Amino acid sequence: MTFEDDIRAVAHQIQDADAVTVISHIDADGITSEAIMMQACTDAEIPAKSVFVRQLEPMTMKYVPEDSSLKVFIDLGAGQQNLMEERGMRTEEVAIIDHHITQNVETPYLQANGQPYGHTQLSAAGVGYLVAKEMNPRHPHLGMLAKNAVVGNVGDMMAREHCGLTGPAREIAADGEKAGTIEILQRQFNSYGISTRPLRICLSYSDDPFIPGISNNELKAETFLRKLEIEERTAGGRQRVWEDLDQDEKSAIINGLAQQMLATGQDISRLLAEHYIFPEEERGTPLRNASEYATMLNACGRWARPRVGSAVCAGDRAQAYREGEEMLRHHKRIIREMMEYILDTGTIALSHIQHIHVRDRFPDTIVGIGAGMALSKLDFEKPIMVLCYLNDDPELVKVSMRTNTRMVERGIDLQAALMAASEEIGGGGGGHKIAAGAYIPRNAEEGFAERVNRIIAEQRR
Ligand SMILES: [Mn+2]
Repeated sequence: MTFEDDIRAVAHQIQDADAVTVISHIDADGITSEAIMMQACTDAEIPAKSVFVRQLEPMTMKYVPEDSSLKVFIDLGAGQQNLMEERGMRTEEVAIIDHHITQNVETPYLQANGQPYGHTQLSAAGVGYLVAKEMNPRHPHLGMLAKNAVVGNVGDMMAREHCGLTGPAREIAADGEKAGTIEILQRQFNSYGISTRPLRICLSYSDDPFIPGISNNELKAETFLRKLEIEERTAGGRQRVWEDLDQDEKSAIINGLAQQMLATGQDISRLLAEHYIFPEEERGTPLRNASEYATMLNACGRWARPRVGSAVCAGDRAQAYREGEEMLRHHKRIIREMMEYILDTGTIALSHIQHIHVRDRFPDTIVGIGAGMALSKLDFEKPIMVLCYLNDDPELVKVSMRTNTRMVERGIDLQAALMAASEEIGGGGGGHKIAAGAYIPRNAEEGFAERVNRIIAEQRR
């Protein structure tokens, strides 16, 4: 079997269905995945409904209806096939479209997943797009589906490692470019917020790459721009963003940043990246590029309104878009509040990490993001660990950790550290080297930071 065979098999299973239920996850990848599959079913005239879950687990299986519809699990399911088996679901009742590690079960459920074939930078929305395209290569909405797939891929950090999409995910972006829904901008400054962040913020918030003298220093970013004679405002007084700059201005900034980095012996390999712009969206809005669009969808999901995001992906630029913008504003405000709380309260520094317990002050869904933001203003050599309580489970504590690329280069692997530390005490963790999370029993929170500190100390080289 090849990846293409799997995609074909899943596409046929869906085409043969009398009705479909799409079960998806509430983050940007899950929301775009759902939008792609719903559009694919609508265009194929297959009645379809969808369900969003925070995680697929025994508790949330009850949201998967017990009817005769084909259950299409997307952005989840690969690692939860045991739950489908326990429910007694048969091969012909299920199709899985995922990018997470798969589980071996007795029932041979059909699955499209690039991961076993080495496509590690292809998220569920990307695989969903390939399935939708297989269902109808002349799909009338291919450009829109490609756009959603690129948002999902970028939202799931598939463009981070290589400063741009690669492999099948890159080909999807090219499909979108052909259809006119995506513009691929090459060799741009590797930064977030190119459509909405004022220039000096865009520069000074840069953490990857870290630019000595500019990262974390808005005043110096302003001086830097003034020296290059780059106007920060338009003639009309509006703050300019990266997207507003002409090619000469962009080159001047990139050259200036490169010089500044080289002068201090920094590696400039992460200075440039590819950006994905959506020309049909209004300039200056968060829908204008893939990474800011993904943030809006994540905000909708994290504040329990994934359907708002889904409606935006399906093209709603009225009510749902206004609500999405409001979720995004709210999301950013709470994260800023959390960051300020951490900075005001201060973290407890151990030899190799720093930690803080925010209890039930902030929802667990944003604690990791707030931790990452706070770390950019703290001692970057010590990964930050934030603990918080969960409002729906008094027995558990959520642990979120963040570090940066500079520390990963020095051997730090937060996923390995949290997995080892939490499994010893009956918890569980996962994530990436740079960002990871875990759930631990509340009675084990005492001494957990010291446990992680010891593991991190051993990782440092
Ligand atoms: Mn995903």
